[in-house]
Amino acid sequence: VVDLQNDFCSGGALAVEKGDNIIPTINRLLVSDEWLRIATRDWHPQNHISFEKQGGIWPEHCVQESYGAQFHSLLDSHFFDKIISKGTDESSEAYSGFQGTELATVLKENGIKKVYLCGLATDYCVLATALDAREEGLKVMLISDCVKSADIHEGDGHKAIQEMIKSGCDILDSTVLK
Ligand code: VGL
Ligand code: ZN
Repeated sequence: VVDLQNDFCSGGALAVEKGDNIIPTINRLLVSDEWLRIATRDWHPQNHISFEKQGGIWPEHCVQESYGAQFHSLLDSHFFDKIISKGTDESSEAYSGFQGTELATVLKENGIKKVYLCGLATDYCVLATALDAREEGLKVMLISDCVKSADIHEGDGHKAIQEMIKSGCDILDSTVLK
């Protein structure tokens, strides 16, 4: 579950339109402990390079320990077996849950060869995480009704999904998952 944090949901600093709408379906999937349920979170220091005041392209968001960085209150985050913090190095942007984190190691240690991806935003952190997962040799299943795109440029979300398909990701609907 990628970055389901307040700052990416309605009212947040970098809100994804209708981002919160995917939460009930994700909660349904999180109930089953047959999954290793992993959350990533954008977890930036105050002076992160991606922030406008540091010359970056984003307003300040997901500052470590802030309200905006917390998981959305409707998300059943107590089900998470593992939380991966990313973007913690002030001098590098990290959209992917694999970049500069222990995620690849955690998956290897647990013998996981296939990941199901959902969360925010399709055209940024979900895309980057999916592509890195493919690079890691994992099978990637994108749960299409459990992602939302920022669509800063029209069609970004659609393009991101095409890119994921091109890299070998499978796309599925949550209704086929128990
Ligand atoms: C994200 C922009 C900046 C994301 C994170 O989680 O998609 N987007 N930081
Ligand atoms: Zn960020």
